[in-house]
Amino acid sequence: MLLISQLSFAQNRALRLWYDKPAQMWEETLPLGNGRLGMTPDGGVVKEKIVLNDITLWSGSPQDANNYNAYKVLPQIRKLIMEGKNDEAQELVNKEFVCTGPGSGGAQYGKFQTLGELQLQFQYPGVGDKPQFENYSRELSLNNALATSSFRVNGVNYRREYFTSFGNDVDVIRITADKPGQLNCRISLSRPERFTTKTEGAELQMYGQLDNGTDGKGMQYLTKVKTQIKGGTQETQQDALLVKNATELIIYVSAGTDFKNPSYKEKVNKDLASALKKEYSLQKQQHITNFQKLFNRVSVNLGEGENEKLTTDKRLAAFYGNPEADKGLAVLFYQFGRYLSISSTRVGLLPPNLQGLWANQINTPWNGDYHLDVNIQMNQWPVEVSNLSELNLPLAELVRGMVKNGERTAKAYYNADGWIAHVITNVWGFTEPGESASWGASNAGSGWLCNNLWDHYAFTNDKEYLKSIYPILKGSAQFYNSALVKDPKSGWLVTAPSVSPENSFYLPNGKSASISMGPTIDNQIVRELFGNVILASKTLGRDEDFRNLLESKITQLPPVGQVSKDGRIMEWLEDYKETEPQHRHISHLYGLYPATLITPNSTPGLIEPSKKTLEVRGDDGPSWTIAYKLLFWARLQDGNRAFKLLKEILKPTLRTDINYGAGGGVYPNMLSAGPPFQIDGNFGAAAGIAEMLIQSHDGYIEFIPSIPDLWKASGEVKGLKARGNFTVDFSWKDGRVITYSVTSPNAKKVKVKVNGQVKEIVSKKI
Ligand code: FUC
Repeated sequence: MLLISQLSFAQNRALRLWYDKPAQMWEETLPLGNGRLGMTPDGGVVKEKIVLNDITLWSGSPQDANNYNAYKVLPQIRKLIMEGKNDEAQELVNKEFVCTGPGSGGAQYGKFQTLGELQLQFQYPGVGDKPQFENYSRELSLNNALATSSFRVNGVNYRREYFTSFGNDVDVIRITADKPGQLNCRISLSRPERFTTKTEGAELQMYGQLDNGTDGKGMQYLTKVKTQIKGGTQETQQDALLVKNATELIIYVSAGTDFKNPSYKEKVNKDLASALKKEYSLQKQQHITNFQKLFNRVSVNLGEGENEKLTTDKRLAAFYGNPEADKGLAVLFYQFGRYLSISSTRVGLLPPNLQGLWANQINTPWNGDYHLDVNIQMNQWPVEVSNLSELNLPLAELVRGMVKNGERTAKAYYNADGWIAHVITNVWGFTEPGESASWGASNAGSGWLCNNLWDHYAFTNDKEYLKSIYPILKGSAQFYNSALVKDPKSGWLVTAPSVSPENSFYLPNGKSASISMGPTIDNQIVRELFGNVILASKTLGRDEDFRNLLESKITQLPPVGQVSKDGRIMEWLEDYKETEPQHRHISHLYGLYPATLITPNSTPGLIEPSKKTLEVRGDDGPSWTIAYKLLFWARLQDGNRAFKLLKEILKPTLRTDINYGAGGGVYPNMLSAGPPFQIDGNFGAAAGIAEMLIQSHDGYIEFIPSIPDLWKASGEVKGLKARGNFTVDFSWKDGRVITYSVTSPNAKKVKVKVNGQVKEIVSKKI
């Protein structure tokens, strides 16, 4: 066995998505983003449409949708549940125990919306309205966070480069012709609603105000466009810029909103002015350098295959039936996930929403919000292991901002201490139950978020961070501690009323219901949270009394998993028959992932029931559910089955209708499809691929715990992270690890599992 500190292997081959034609639909366009701004150019030859985004652009406003009388019906709801009258309890929840008003359907709840469109209309000298073009290529380089399109019209080669700059916080598009004076372009801006465009001097502007759901005067935004040209002239029309006979055209788009920033107009001006002052080559270089500081921390090599030379849409079409011919596609998809994380969030701002930061509509599906019963948590799953730890911090800040509202909600509904969030939240801090009991009554949201917050500590061991999140975790534990009730049958302490996310079951009387007490996911979340708060309070030397209380409460919780008559993990406290056995949510395996409650070492009796649970659920569904199943099988260390799920999620689709059942996959641009586009599938799959390569949740770091036969021949990984702040490199041949190195800021003892053997080593100081 070779223990080496520095692996030397070929750097990743160029990681790129590429196509030989312009995008025909938005789901073929290439996503660019710098954590705040986003753009998706379609590469059109005559007309190019570039959808613009700003992650902060939300309609709606802060609201108080708590029903302050709800707690009065709580005893009655609980009594009905305990009497087995869940259907009646559900009626009462729907009447008295949901949010006031229309909830997620209301204008005040708001929506993440598109910022608008930048439209480029080209004219080519010497040809008609529909010019022939050749040598067309369109590409997104993941290594450089740069998109390009190039083609030839009438003997002239045209090239466009696009990036959302990590330098000056603006969008940049550079268009060139290889013969002088061949560029003619009309530049305009628009939005489906609530916008004004005008030109002022040489500047094009679009501005407006969204609906706040009360007096209509919601969030304000401003977009400004300015150009630099070589050769030719620029004219200003009323609402467009007209570039004629130029050889080079650089377009800068600066944009912002007044979200937590009253002086946003100054920022828009400043960003634009400093971008204009900078040489294009320097702007591009700074962008690439800043991006690569994060992106280049990890490289993965799983081998090659002849299909790698195909365009990305063709690679996707070929993969399911012939994965041997494209071993690199899994690496591309994994690194695309990392690329999307870096592009859709930044420290100090917002976490990625249901669509990351890309939306091309006003009515974004599910409001483009933050769903708390798996989706938004899944978005964060790849970041720690993939060495992008700081990208977990925006979520922690979003959660910090929910606590005050969540305390009001805890009092209003449960007359409880601490704070709770249910199933949905927005940038305005919504914590109330959703408007319908069947999905809106889940108690799991806040506790599940605490899992993400804890994860950052588990991977970094950063005590200052732990101090800063401790009040959030403690507040969440206080809620469950004071809201748990004793199930008279078993004597266990459980949540009530709650639901197992979005699923329902048959009662003995033949009716169905969702409302229950102590759904398995809640029990697992409470157990995990109490354990983490106990550990945090010990680590920080605080709150001994509260710790003692939690230590006694934890012994009164239901077990991690109960096994049903037919050998599955039970989804509810009772062995109910579910109305939809293949339901997309698999919440009762929360303990297997993301929690670490179900492992071969700690709960050997729950491994087979977990597998059986997954068998019955099946391998299909919206893409996020396929990604989740991939993660479960990776944790269950069945590499071939995990790989099968990877193939499922990489199935190409063009569907955009709203889907709750089978049929997830990826669009030609590799963004994941529920359908519609929902980014959690990308992030979940990236986490899943990492989980196949490394695991560190069961007391040791394990290399290639769950790789499929296809990857066994050889492979190399550099820069993945393990819990305890370790950075790990390793390589393997014929399914056996041949080299590995574990580094950390200070040398310390750590257990590793190599080729089936657990041993203790000392990590190398970086
Ligand atoms: C959850 C899922 C749906 C969808 C929505 C955004 O509620 O059940 O499939 O992903 O979030």
